[in-house]
Amino acid sequence: MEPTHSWGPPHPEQLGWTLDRHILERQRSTPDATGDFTGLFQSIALAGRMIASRVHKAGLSDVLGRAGETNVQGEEVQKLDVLANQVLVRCVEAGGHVCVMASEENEDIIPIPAHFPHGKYVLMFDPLDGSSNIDVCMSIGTIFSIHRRTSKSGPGTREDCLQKGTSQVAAGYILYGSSTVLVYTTGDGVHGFTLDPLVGEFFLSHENIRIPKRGSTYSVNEGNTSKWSPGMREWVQWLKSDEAPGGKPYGLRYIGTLVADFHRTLLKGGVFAYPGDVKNPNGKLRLLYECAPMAFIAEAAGGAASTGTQRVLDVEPETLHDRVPLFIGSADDVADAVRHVS
Ligand code: P6P
Repeated sequence: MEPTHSWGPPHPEQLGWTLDRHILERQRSTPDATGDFTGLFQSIALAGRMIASRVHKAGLSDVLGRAGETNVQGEEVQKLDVLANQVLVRCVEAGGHVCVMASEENEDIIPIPAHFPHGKYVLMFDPLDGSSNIDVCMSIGTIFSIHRRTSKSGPGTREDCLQKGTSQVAAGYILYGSSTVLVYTTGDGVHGFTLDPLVGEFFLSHENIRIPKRGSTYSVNEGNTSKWSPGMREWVQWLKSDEAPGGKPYGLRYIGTLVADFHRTLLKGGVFAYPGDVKNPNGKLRLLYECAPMAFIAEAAGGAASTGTQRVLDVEPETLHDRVPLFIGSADDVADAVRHVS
């Protein structure tokens, strides 16, 4: 019997549209581009491919479980957290494209060794977001944020890292899920690339992603309901009622990995929320490594991202590990959330 589907090679228009080519096209269309951004992006993509390789066979190598230490967030560090952090630092530090890095896993900035050139960019990242899901084979991800340095030259500083989200040059994430997808934006358009593991290349798979103005799902950890503000409880109750937009209750989707919950929201619409609560008024998610890059992507795709009281991209960081509440996704759904919680 003839197969009803032919899962053949990528579509003709995708053949050759690798991430490298996409970034090079951008470089060619950017006056006075030096190739620095292209080089940095290639290093990040290499790190993503290396991490994906380890993640997708984690059960077969000794990278599951805890590393026996806690990070600056006071969270149990998983072995893959440590590995992903090291892979990103090693892939990027020698390229001469950045002057400093910062990671959710490191208390202070990550200096570039003196024997490497110091470039004009700053790279900040969450090397493995959602690591509590590693051992149960659920989607996890890497989030990255790129700024231009504000210091003049030489080794980068903490101040180079403490910039508002609006000054990001680019932001993106790599989702290690049923497939490995890299999504990025430089502010004008959001594009997704899927890794063909046999070829070892990311191919264009989601060109110019636009988030629907409104969705039909909400994504929040309802286990925290008792700690929420009255406004937060009212908003979620409203979404679960026949008064919700569209006249029927929204569906609940929650994976517990920001990258995965955000990727679904970006493609399908809806809203993700990690609010502050009575115990943690600023919530759990980190501004520099999670909220600001995801907000940059959401806005570039036509969506929105708020702390509940202000635009995430306008928040002025005070420390490397600031946390902010996060409401992100479809513009109309985020506006509804802010109306209830602010
Ligand atoms: P909770 C993962 O640990 C993470 O930082 C995000 O990826 C995710 O959205 C959130 O925490 C989940 O937190 O409290 O619901 O387990």
